[in-house]
Amino acid sequence: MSKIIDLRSDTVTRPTPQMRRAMFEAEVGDDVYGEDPTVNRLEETAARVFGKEAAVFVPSGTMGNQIAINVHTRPGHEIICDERSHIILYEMGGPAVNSCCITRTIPTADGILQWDEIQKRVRVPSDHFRGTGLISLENTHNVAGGRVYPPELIREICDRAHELGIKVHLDGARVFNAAAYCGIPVDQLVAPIDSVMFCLSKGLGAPVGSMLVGSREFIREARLVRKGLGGGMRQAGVLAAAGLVALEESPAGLAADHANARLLAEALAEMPGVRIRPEDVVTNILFCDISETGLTSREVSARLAQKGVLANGVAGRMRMVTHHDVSREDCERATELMRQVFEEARSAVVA
Ligand code: TLP
Repeated sequence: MSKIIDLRSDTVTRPTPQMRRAMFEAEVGDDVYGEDPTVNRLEETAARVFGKEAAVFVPSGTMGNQIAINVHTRPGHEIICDERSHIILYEMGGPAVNSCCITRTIPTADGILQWDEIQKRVRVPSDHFRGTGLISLENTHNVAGGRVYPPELIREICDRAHELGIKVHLDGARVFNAAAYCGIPVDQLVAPIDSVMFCLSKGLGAPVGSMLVGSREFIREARLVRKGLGGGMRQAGVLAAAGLVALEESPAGLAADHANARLLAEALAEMPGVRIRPEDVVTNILFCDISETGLTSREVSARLAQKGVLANGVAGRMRMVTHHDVSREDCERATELMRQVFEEARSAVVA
């Protein structure tokens, strides 16, 4: 059978030969003592690339977000975020479980929060409630299909939030995709934001790990919370070594992933019963509505898998994510196999 084309997520990438070599050769020490030179180098590099004072290496994006929420808030605080954000849908109730916070969610069509909607939910602390502790943005927005915040909107939200004494966190699992789309360096994009979590293990292709960046004081606290959550790693330099390669080498390749996602979207838009607006696909994630093809997303996933293409159904739609382990040719082949699946379904109905 030919190569499996895995479009389930950009988390599925395998380390490149350069990453494996760096892992093999990594100098290591006990990172809980701050003695792993490779982790230290990764943290210094991340802080520099993001224009922040400090950074900490964490095992996953989820842990990075949860640490940030914990450091920024007190029990009883409210967190304002989009209703389909990762911290709401996929972090196991983390804001409540880990930080005793409640979330004030905002419905959006495109995952992008506007200040006037945020403002309606802001509560200034009083004798009766603790008030808003944090605003959390997601850029790119996963479930909204990789959508991107305009940089000036990020600036507006942060400026207004800061005037009210409220901190802003960014779930930037794919912030390099956002920066590539905007055509600006990532430090410029996140300059007004207080803390950023970004993943090394998604579009950047490292096998494991995410980073949290922010002020020195924030990161000092974050290290303690990480330890408390069981995220203190020891000779983590073997992972950090791959992360360093990812951070330094991979951002340049993201534009190709975006072009491949657009190619998939344009082909899907031509398929009867499939609904997608290719112009909405601006980074490496696409969602399409297949409800008029006569197949459920579970059936589409199963039939595609039989042909060697992996794609997940999410909330009744199909999600596809491009990354450095799928080439343009792979995407062309995947569109051909998708066309076959939908055609076979149609001819079964006619017969
Ligand atoms: N997203 C995963 C799944 O959990 C849905 C994926 O396949 O896309 N923030 C955002 C915006 C994410 O998309 C993810 C992972 C995370 C945080 C969490 O990262 P990890 O998986 O490292 O905990």
